Amino acid sequence: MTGRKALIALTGAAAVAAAPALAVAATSTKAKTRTVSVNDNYYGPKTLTVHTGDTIKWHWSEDESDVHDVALKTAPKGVKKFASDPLAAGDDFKRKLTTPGRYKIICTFHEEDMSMTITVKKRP
Ligand SMILES: [Cu+2]
Repeated sequence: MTGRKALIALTGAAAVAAAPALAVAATSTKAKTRTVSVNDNYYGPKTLTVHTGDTIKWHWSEDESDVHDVALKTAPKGVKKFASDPLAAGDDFKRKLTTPGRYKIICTFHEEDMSMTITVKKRP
């Protein structure tokens, strides 16, 4: 919503001088998709900080021969647990995170080695 307002403001001739600053603000508040690679046996990166409304896309690396999944082990209060199917090379699993807090993700096949933490902060 903020991004759209900034774009509308840019259409005004008076805003031209302020355009570079507004463009930066619009970019930093827009929801993004962040990619996490699923490998043998780790997620990359292992820790990730995003903002509310961002989408995480787990991508199973093309050279990955084993099966893995993405399961929410612990989450902020009120967040419903989710889990992907067991997936393999080339597959994707996406989830939009809308509640601030810490999310611990595990692979249920390799829980001891394979976990990651996502910190979701309120969008500025
Ligand atoms: Cu695994």
